[in-house]
Amino acid sequence: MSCYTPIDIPASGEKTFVDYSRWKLTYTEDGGHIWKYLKTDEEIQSLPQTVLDKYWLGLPLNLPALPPAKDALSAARNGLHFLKHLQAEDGHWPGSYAGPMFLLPGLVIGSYVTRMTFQEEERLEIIRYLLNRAHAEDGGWGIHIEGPSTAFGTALNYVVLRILGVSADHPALVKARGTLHRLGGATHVPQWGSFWLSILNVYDWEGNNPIPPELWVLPEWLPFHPSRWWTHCRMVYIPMCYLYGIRWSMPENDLILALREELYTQNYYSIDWPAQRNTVAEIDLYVPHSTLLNVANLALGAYENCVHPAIRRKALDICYKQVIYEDENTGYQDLAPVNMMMNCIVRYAEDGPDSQAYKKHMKARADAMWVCEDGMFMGGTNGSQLWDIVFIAQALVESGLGAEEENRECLSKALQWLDQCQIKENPKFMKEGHRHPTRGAWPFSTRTQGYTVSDCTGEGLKAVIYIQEHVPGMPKLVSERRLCDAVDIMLGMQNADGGFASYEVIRGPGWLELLNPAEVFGDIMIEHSYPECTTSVITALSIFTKHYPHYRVADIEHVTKRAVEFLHNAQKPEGGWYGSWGICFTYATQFALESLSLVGEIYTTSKSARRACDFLVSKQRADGGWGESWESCEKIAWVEHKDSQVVQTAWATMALIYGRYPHPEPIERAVRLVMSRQNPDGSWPQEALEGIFNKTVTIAYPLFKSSFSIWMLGKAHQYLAELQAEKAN
Ligand code: LAN
Repeated sequence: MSCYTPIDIPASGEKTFVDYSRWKLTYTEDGGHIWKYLKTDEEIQSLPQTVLDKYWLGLPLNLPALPPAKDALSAARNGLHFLKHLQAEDGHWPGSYAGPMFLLPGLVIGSYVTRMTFQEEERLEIIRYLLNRAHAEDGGWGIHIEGPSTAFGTALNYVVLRILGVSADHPALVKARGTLHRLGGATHVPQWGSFWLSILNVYDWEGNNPIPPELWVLPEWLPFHPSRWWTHCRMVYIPMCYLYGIRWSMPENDLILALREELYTQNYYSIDWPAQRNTVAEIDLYVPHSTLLNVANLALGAYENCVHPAIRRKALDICYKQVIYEDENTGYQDLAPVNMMMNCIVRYAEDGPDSQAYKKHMKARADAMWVCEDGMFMGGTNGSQLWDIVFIAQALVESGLGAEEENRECLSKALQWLDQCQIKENPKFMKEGHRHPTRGAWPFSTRTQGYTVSDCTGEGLKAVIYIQEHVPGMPKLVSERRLCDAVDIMLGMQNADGGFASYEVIRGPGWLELLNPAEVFGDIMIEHSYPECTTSVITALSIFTKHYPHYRVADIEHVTKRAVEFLHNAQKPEGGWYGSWGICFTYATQFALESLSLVGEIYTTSKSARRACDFLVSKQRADGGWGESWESCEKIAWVEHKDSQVVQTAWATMALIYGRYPHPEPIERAVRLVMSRQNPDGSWPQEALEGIFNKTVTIAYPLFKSSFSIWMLGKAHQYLAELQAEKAN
């Protein structure tokens, strides 16, 4: 049975199930996030909730209204006034990282099968989160918050609620089950779904296409060796290979027997499992199998019937070692929560529940769990700490607000945080774990997670240089040597096409994408060059060179020249750039125009910059804003959102400013729109999600509405004044 006592759960999650005045966000020494539920009054007294906690919990803040902004700069100042309430003691800005709806299943199934329990408050609020996220029309869940119900989202989140003790008769589950059955039942989930269901023993391993660990025994020079895959894909398939290789499943219990009845449209015991390997609901499918993949699956299926036990053992050992390297290299945070929960099962299976590894996993699990007004969920990573602070820092410096006396402390704390976040060493198991060097890099979240990301390093470097060099009186906490280390890392990451990828240099051939088995995500097999990552590197190198003109001058020049060429080649005929990590053309075009401007390409001097500005201006709406739907990312073509969006308006306007667009009107109209949406306390309301990954999954960057709005308003204020002065001359 479920290890949780069944309880009466209200039909709706509108009201909180626990006392929200007891949640408190606490931090690890590197800025990791842990939500604690304070049980005693003494605890509450020693850790009182602040505006920051209340904001993320959706509790009333009752902040006084600020003097209404009379111009762009005062709106930016009000924005910063609010944002300072959200800065943690240690200098960073914690934030929620919601969007994907396939992460809680990993957390809850992974915890259940390894007998890691949740506190009662966590359990209740996870239930409430899912009740709140179920689509009103059909009661199902999608692959992400904004997407339609899918078999993947519905089957797995249904299972989560059942594990947590919700009865199959609960109205929400009755409704969700109806939707799941309409979509074909759990036989129609994609590969990552059937994997989790097999682990739980409610889907036969025979219904999975083979994921043999022997892939790791193959010689590394083979173009399809897993060490050449995109690091997320690699890190997920390592534990998957291991667990598939031993067909690990939780022992049967009553809940499992019940789920076998509930999840399917036919009798579980009469399902022809091998025939389900390629069954996926139409609504789930984004990347259909290629013929090459189908042939490979058939061949691997035949191999599974004659596996040599000694070879399997060797392959499993290699995978197990890779799991250890990953755990050890990342302080058990692992690359992201997906592989973290899978690694946790491997360690439970191999090392057992009394091991240190198990305990460390239990501790690390808490970092990705986040409470919001709708309940508790699993974040996309253990946070987006670095990625938020770098934009806030740049916004403060570029708007000039950072130099104002009352904001200096905020900025100097931010610098301290950036200083500690830079990774000082290479990974412990670098070569064995196929890791890219990390010394000098900035990661996406915390230094403990510790993965180099090209654009995080670029933006991290920029943020540090902006604070240290552009704000008088700031200390030089990050030494020249360490700035040079960051430059070295970036210079080592250029791809043959001149562009930059996310975590590593591209290691495998493009045709490997034909072997993408995940069905629901695009472009996951190998790294690709991304305009956004490329532009962050170009801008960082350019800004670095201005301040340190003697370091690796020729290398920087050469790398930049090729990167700019890549950017030109990546520009779409309509004039924009496709964004893979933010939505979408607006996002990438902003970065692209920033870097072009730093190499002297602006509206009046460059055809490319002119085309980009004209493209953006053609998309501005009657209300002065821009609004692009996440579907742009899926369709690789501009799709309008039904409403204009503050964050995209900020991006598009910044793009025009970088490109030195000569006419003030579009910028003035955009400024008015962003100002009109600002709340009296200086904050902005949350609109559509801002980020995306792998073409199909949106992800929230809730601090962007403040950081980019402040940045844009500050820049627009200066730029509009410059345009006016030019006109007067
Ligand atoms: C992220 C978030 C940040 C993002 C940027 C820095 C914005 C980008 O420019 C480079 C790629 C990176 C680091 C990135 C990669 C993929 C991540 C880690 C995510 C979108 C957050 C969650 C996502 C991860 C893959 C989720 C797990 C899903 C899988 C398909 C493995």
